[in-house]
Amino acid sequence: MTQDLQFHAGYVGVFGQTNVGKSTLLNAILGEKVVITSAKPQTTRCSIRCVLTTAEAQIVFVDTPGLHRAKTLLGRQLLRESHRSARGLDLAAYVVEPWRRVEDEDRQAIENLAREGFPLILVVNKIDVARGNDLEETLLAYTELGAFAEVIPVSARTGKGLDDLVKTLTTYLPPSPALFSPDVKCDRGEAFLIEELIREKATELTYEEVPHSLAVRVKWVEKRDDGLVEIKAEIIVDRESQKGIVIGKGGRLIKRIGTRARADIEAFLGRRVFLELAVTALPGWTKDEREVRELTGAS
Ligand SMILES: Nc1nc2c(ncn2[C@@H]2O[C@H](COP(=O)(O)OP(=O)(O)OP(=O)(O)O)[C@@H](O)[C@H]2O)c(=O)[nH]1
Ligand SMILES: [Mg+2]
Repeated sequence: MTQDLQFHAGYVGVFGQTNVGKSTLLNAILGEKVVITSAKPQTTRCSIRCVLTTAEAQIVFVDTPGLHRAKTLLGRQLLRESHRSARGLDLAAYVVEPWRRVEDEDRQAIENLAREGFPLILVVNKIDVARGNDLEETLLAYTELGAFAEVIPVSARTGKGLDDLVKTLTTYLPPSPALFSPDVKCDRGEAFLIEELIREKATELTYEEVPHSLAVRVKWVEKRDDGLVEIKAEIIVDRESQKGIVIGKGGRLIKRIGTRARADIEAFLGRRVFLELAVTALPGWTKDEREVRELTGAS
């Protein structure tokens, strides 16, 4: 297979603090929604492989839960999952925002990644909101650490710098045949993405501790002959009192969650969807090791 001699493929871990835009960046690179994102911290809960196949290379990105000061068992599980993702990578992208300085958490995370022995690429995201010398000062502060093989400014929102990022990552991948079939975009199944899309909408529409108390379980999917897909799913909350919050007055909030989720699920499946949502309390699930592992899709 002469074509494979020139082909490059490998695993690129995407790390960084929570909310810096790692998942948004991956969706922008892949040109479609593969992973969920939100303005609230700790959105990604498990490592998810997202695959970009070009004529020259296949980049298997590993999206990871963002780093944060864990206060709960769920939070600690997310950090464990992030650390586990560093295994077997060919290189890592460390994503930051253009806020000019290196925080202690970043310094520590970068040191840990540097010890793994693969090249590190710094990705400064959100340059669309950088003002004045923000970007230059951020680049300077991170370059001084001496840990990065490359430094690339991008905006996941506008798409600026993404081609450059993909080209650069490709040059660091080993020659290898493709690792996944070229039509694969994500290593997780359909039900997982449906659950995630519902969780994304419920996260968007709730506040304070509620987004961190949510999990979603798809109970039933039926692809009918007439093209319609019937889906039954439950939104799980951590306390009885949160049930009413998610349902909302007269069922208004759960309806809005359902409407938004259905639109995204229809786009993903390319079929019309009938979505039935229920809310269930599983008191204390975020403090139960086994439930947390099961409900976050941890590896
Ligand atoms: N202005 C701007 N906002 C961005 C950009 N990229 C991401 N965001 C926003 O940043 C927020 C966090 O995005 P996510 O992609 O969920 O961040 P994440 O790093 O995956 O977060 P965790 O999964 O919690 O670790 C969302 O509100 C995004 O819309 C960007 O390039 N510019
Ligand atoms: Mg994320």
